[in-house]
Amino acid sequence: PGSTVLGYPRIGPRRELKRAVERYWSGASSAEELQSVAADLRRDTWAELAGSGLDSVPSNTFSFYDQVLDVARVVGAVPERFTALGLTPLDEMFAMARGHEGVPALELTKFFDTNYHYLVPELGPGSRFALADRKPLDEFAEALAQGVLTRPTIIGPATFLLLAKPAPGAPAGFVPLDLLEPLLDVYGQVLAELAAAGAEWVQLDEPAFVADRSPAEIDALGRAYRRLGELADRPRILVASYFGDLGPALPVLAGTSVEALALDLVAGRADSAAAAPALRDKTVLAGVVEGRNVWRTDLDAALATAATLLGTAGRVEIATSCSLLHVPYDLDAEPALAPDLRERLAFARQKVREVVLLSRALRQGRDAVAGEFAETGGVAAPAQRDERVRARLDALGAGHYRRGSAERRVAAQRAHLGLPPLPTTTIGSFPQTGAIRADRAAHRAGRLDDAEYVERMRAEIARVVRLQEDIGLDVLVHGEPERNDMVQYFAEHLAGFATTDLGWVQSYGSRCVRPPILHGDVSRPEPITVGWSTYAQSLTAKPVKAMLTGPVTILAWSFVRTDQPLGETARQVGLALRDEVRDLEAAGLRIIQVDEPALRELLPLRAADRPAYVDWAVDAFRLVTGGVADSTQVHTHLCYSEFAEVVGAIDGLDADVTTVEAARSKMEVLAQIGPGVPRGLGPGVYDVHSPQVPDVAEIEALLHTAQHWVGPERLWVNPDCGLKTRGEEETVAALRNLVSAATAARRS
Ligand code: THG
Ligand code: ZN
Repeated sequence: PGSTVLGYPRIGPRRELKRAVERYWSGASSAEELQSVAADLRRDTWAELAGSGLDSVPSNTFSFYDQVLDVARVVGAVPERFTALGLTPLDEMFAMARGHEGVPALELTKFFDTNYHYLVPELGPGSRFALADRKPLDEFAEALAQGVLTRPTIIGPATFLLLAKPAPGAPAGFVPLDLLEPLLDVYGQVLAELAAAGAEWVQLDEPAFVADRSPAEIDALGRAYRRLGELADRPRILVASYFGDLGPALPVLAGTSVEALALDLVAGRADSAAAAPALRDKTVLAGVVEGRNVWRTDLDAALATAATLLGTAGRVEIATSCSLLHVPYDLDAEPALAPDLRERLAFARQKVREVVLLSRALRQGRDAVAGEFAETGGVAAPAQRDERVRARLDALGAGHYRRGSAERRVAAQRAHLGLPPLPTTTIGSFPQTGAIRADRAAHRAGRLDDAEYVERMRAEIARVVRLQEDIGLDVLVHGEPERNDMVQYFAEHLAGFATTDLGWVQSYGSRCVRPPILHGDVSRPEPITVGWSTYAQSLTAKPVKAMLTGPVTILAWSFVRTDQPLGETARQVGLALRDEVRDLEAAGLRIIQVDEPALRELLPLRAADRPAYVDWAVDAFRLVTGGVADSTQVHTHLCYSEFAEVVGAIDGLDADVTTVEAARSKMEVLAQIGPGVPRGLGPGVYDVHSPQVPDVAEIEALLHTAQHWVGPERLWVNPDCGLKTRGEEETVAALRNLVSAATAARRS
């Protein structure tokens, strides 16, 4: 197809789509108004990309909610519980994403190893596919009418099935991949209609094959593209892979008659692609401009990487490594970033320019673009070094990563804390009222001075402490009113990070995050949380749990420097947090929680890479917590419920208490981690994602089930996750029931 980007952000440079969608949901605007905002965004994107000099402009990169959900609707994979609602197509799509009047939504889960989340299609042996929604065709025609001939991008059939899960009630042994043949009928129809409408190329994304796949799955991939390749009426096909190497799937795809393959040469390796002989009659899109990080491309190095494929592929073109969905729109919208950092960065708009420039260099020779290379592509200044941080890390020994024996800790903590059996606690955050958010915003904008801001936050902390005492919880928290996003908050207080004003990246649906940029050596200039936590502790005789975000999660939810191994960067963050932990302990905090909700998120897609990851992830956590006395209790919190792959890592963290999400699975996660994690365990007893207040009997029943795996001397009682997004009233009611259930369970 020529030089291109595999996808583009869609939430809007000023989050126009987020606002429009949320206005529509709240009833404040009509479907027509929403459609018109969406059409404007699509038009602007096509116009910008067409004007940028790219050879090929993608379409169907737009989505109201999620591109996997969109495919489910295109092929008619809409569960009956949604069609039965009798809604308009737009509302039915939103019902699948968010649920509707008691009908539960599709499950939301993370997209490979990114911070993007997709909706999981549900398929069963009875699923019947048909071309049910014409979104890719409509958007192709819409762009063409505006004078832009685009390349529609669609999740490919094999990856779609691998991202799906068996529908509730599907027989054991059924796997969605069994439905490949009927699904290909619909893909064939889409391709035929695109060809008839004038499409020259279509992009089918198959990132599922950069993870470990069984021979049967790789075989299905080959079957799919042999069939689609043999269709008489179709556009030329680009199969896009990203987030890693195709490995054994590469020769299989190369053996089909698809015309082009996109390879991620940032996460994957160019030499393995260069060794694939069957690429001679293919166009290879060399993904050398990283789509999921914010660093400016080293243009000479990228050009050299692309050039290694020249002897192998029939034709080589330049592309991004993956969709640009995962980076913010425009560096030019961030005038406040320091100049020496800015010159190291490229957001989506800047990356498009890099692709165009590299493509010209590849075609016309480096000399033809020497001037532009020097101007935009000269190697930027290196990351700022902090020799003191490096010396401190060099001086660490094994002892810094180790705590006393578990038995000694249990005894010391029993004496120090005096907690009842089945202690009750919360995960950390309390409901954030509009007033708190407004105070934070006013302080940030300079409309509220420091003293008044501290006063207001303290008032909120005092209120939350009193509330918890009244409810009768055993381990209290300060409630985190001072924090917006947990990672953003720490990034704002650590050296080596920068934060953005408009650097929004879609996380799921209308929800976005602004990942901080970890650009230099990390240290903690001064205590971050100590003031808030000690204030809370000063108000109560009960232990207050101090709250920190762990190093792995800080890395997972930031854009991280790539000039040194991730594990090295994690140790720097770990050392900074260790300083905070020691200050908290010295200030009298007896319990310290270090959250690692993203521990599983960074788990490498290929099993062979996992042991090395677990090693450094565990080390970084233990560096944070390894300096405290036996009597100080370390907690950690993990947010998801699939632990099978990380049980060893959780055990390795060596936390005294681990709280996990468990209510939705009715405590089934304990079968995975109950036996393997021999210390305190707090399986969540109610789901905080629902406004429903759990009743006492329900919680008691879950506690009863939990004791099947976790003895009463190890069991903690807590909600699934933080309470930040919940309302005040339902939270108080739920926590009162939680305490009642724990009290009853103690008696029995
Ligand atoms: N922080 C960060 N990344 C995350 C999470 C997080 N990734 C995984 C998970 N949690 C994603 N979940 C959410 C949940 C809510 C929101 C974003 C991601 C959210 N965002 C606000 C919005 O879009 O309106 C903006 C928040 C803000 O003002 O910073 O509600 O917790 N980093
Ligand atoms: Zn959580």
